[in-house]
Amino acid sequence: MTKREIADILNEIAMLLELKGENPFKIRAYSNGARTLETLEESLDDLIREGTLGDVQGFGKALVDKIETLYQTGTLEFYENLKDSVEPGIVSMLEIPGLGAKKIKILHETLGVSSIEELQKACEEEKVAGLKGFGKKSQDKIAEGIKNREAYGKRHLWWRAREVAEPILEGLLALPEVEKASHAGSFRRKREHVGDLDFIVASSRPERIMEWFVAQDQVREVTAKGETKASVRFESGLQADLRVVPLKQFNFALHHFTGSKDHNVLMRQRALSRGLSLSEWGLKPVEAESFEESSLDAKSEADIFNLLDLKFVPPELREGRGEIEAAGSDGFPELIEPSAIKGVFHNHTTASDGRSSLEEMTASAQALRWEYWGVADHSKASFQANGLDEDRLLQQLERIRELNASGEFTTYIFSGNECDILPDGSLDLDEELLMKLDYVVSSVHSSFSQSESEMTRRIVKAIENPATTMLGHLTGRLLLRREAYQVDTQKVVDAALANDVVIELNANPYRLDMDWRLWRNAAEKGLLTSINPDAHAPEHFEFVEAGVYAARKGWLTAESVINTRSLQEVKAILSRKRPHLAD
Ligand code: DGT
Ligand code: CA
Ligand code: CA
Ligand code: ZN
Repeated sequence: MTKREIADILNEIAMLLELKGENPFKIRAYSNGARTLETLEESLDDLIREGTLGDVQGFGKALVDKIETLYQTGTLEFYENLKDSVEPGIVSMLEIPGLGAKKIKILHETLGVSSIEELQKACEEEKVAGLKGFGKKSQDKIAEGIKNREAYGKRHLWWRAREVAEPILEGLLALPEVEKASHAGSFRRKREHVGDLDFIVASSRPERIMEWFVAQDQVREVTAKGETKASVRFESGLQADLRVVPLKQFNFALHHFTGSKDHNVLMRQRALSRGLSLSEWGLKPVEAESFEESSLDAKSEADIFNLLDLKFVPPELREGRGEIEAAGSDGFPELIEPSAIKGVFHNHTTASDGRSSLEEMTASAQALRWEYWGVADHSKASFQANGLDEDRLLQQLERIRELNASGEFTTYIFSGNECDILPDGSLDLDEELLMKLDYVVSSVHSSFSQSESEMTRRIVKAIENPATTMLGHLTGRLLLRREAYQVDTQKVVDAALANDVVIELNANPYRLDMDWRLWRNAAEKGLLTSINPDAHAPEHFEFVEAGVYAARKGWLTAESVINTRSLQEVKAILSRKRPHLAD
């Protein structure tokens, strides 16, 4: 480790100690130590070899030991233990401008906030302004800091980025100078969040296109503008890159700037092994002088793959995770399409924390031509979400039976519940009642800070419960907002397989949980999923589209997704746990 890296760790130790309310002298010893180390002129190697590190002004024995350990091994048990002893949510609050460890400690102790999300809520509820040493002004500043952190933070949720990206592409395609235009980059690959947007345009007259691009209404800043390249930043903090290329180069540029980098590296190797050189400008024999004169033609992206004896790789799969091997042999299974969805499970109504009634939600599901949809309101332990107790759940079940029998709607309603998995792994509601429902989504909504082994045991126990049909949002993550809780996903997948339990792919764009990276392997083992919008209002039904894209990134076919099946087929699957649905 370098001086700089060790100094960063010492600074972090100081902050962690401060968050824990440790002795101020101890804290200062670390932060001063970090500063001294950064400005130290002698080489650390010499000082350690000569055993004279302790002679440096301000370096006590404890500090010397730690610096030596970090220098020699690159790790420090003391630091690791310290990190583990502070909740990650509290540490992340340090990223908010103007919030130091001291203030965070007060906020945590007086208001009980342990995450940025909870702090944001406390600001909204005007709870911070009243605290000693804070006031309205500093509350506003914190709230603003949280907002900016999301907006100007490194990444942007795909779902939000799309609101910006789609009108831009439409605008480009409407320009007479534009011959072809496409999204590229992580947005086209449907990553859950994107660093920036990328657009590739084919045209022989780039000037007006560049001018249009930088003059768009929402542009707040033009960060670069050349003859064929431009970058802009929007109000939301999101940035976008545009590249205009001659038509001949379009598919090569599109492929290159779609990425990912890992995929591109493998593609270039593939080309080289065939004596070819691949770039954003073309594909040419290695020995040829220029792409300009010697590139092979590609009328489509598929041509590029074919020229390298590969089947076309859908953009979602271009992550350098085995797609080239597959494209060079059997190709890909037919990935699921949004249009394959025939209904959805895991949705909320006004009975718990949803915004629309059972009837309104059913009407909306019917308008989407879904064959069925499933209610899954919260259970009583989620009191903050007005979770249902046994009596209210029974009433809802009666109402669902009535509605199904009445023929008022053509869309069938499955009765379900999103039942809390209690900290000990038991389910929150009476099992006999849960068995009367058509299905149960079991989810963790509390005690997120359990250790990995506790959390894993807890979830596995819930999976083994015969009432559980599906596991809800496996890790509880909220993308860009809240970390996942610790859980051994492999053990959970194995338990689900062993107990015929479905693991949902929660399609809320902030969740997309279980993560796409885990699906290919899980599905190969036979795991089934359900793409669940977790809708709290009719417009949230649209989330399934985000879920389908995540499923595609996980190499999933419609086969693995139960809500691509017809009503009869779904009943047959659910009847494995609920005999009343058989026949
Ligand atoms: P992002 O924006 O961070 O979400 O991710 P991307 O994949 O959109 O990355 P970006 O915008 O930096 O670049 C777009 C694509 O361009 C990237 O996926 C691959 C290609 N590319 C950019 N820089 C390089 C590079 O240095 N090497 C290679 N092989 N490809 C690159
Ligand atoms: Ca990008
Ligand atoms: Ca970019
Ligand atoms: Zn939930």
